[in-house]
Amino acid sequence: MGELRFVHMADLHLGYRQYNLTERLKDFGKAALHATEKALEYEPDFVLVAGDIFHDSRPYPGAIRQALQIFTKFRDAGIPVYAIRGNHDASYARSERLGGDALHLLEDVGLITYIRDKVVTFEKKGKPKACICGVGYYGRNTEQKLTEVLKQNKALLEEKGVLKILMAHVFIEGMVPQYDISAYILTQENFDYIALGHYHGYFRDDNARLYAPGAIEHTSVSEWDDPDRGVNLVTATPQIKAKSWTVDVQRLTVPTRPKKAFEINLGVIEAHEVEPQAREVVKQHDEPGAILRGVLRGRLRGDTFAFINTSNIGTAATQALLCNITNELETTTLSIKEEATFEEVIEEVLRKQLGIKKTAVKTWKLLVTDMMEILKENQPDTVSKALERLDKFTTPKKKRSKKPKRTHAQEVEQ
Ligand SMILES: [Mn+2]
Repeated sequence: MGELRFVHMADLHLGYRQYNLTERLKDFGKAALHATEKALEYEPDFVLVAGDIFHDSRPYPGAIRQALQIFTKFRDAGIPVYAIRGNHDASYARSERLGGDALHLLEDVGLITYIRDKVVTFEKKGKPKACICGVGYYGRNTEQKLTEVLKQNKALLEEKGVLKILMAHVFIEGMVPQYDISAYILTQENFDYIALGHYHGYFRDDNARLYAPGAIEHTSVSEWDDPDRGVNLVTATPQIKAKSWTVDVQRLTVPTRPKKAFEINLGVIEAHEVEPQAREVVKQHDEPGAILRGVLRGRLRGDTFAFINTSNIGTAATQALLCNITNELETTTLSIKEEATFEEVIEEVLRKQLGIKKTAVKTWKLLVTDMMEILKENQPDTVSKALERLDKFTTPKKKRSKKPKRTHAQEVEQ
C-alpha cells in the first residue's frame, strides 16, 4: 500500500507588520514561501496548516497576495492543502455573521480545503487513505467541540487501515502554564498524528504523537531563545494489517532574520555616562539586518531617568534593521563619592537605605564589620560564630512584658 507523506505547518502569520516595519511583513511571507519550496522538494501527498495563516482576521490585500502565491505553488503541484482556523482568524460566529472569512476565500479560489470542525478524507489512487479531523480555535471550549466532532464522525474514524490525523489550534499541558486542553484528552482517540498550531515554539512528544511545528518566524521576543523555525515533514507507514502506523517526523528549517537580545550592564553610573557607555556595547552586538534588543541594567546615582534617551543608544547599531533599548536601570539614592571608604559606605546604607537612627548606627556598624570578619575567616564554625554574634545583638537586654500594648488603631477596630 505504501506510505503517506505530508507537511505540517502552522502559524504563518502572514501580514504581520511587526515593529511597524514593512521588512517584517515581507519576512513572514518570505519564510512561508521558503518553507513551501522546501516542502515541495519532498513531493508530499498533502499539506496541513494548523491555524493562523494570517496575522489579522481581516487580512490586508498584501497578505492575501502572499497567501495566494504560496498556496498556488501547492495547487500547481497537485498537492491538496487542509487548513483550520486559528485564534488570529475570525471567530466561527463572526465568520458566520459576515458571510465567511479569509480562509473561505482561499477555499473559493480552490487553493485550500477549509476544515471547519469536521472530518475530511484524503484519497489518492495507489495510496493509503487518510482521515483528517480538524477543529478550529475554541480556547478552553476545544474539548467540548472536539467531543462533538468525534461523535458525529465516529464511523469514519473507526475505519480500518486509514491514517488518522487530528488537527487543532490549542495550547496543551506542558506547553504553557495556562493551557486550554489536557494532553490526555487529545490522545484518547488514538490518532496517529496530532497536528497542533498556536504554540509558536517547536514541540514534539513522539510517545503521545503530539506535534507543533511552531511559528514560521519569530512573532515575539519571548521566542528568540529558540532560533529553530520551520515545518514538519511526516512520513507515515502502515504496520502489519494497518492496525497501527509509524510516523517519522523530520524537521525542515527555514532561515530567518537574525535576532539578538543582550544586557548592557553599566554598574553604578551617572546619567550622563549611560549613553556613551551603552552605545559602545550596542556597537559590539551590531549585525547586518538583525533585530537587536538591549536591556540597560545597573544603578543610576540619583533619580535622573529624564536624562536618558534610549533611542539615541539604539542608533549606535548602524547595520541592524532595528535596535530597541529597554531601560531597566534602578536608581540609588546613596550619595557616596567615588573615593568613599568602606565604613562610609556602610554608614550610608544603614542610615539612608535602612533608616537606622544616627545614634544606633555605631552599634549596627560594629555588627556588620564583625560579621564580615567572621565570614571572611571561613572556618568550620563560621556559621555558629556568626549566629552567636547575631543572637547577642538581637536579644533585648531588658525583658519586656509578653502582652503587647494595645495601640490606638486596634482599639478603634474593636
Ligand atoms: Mn499564532
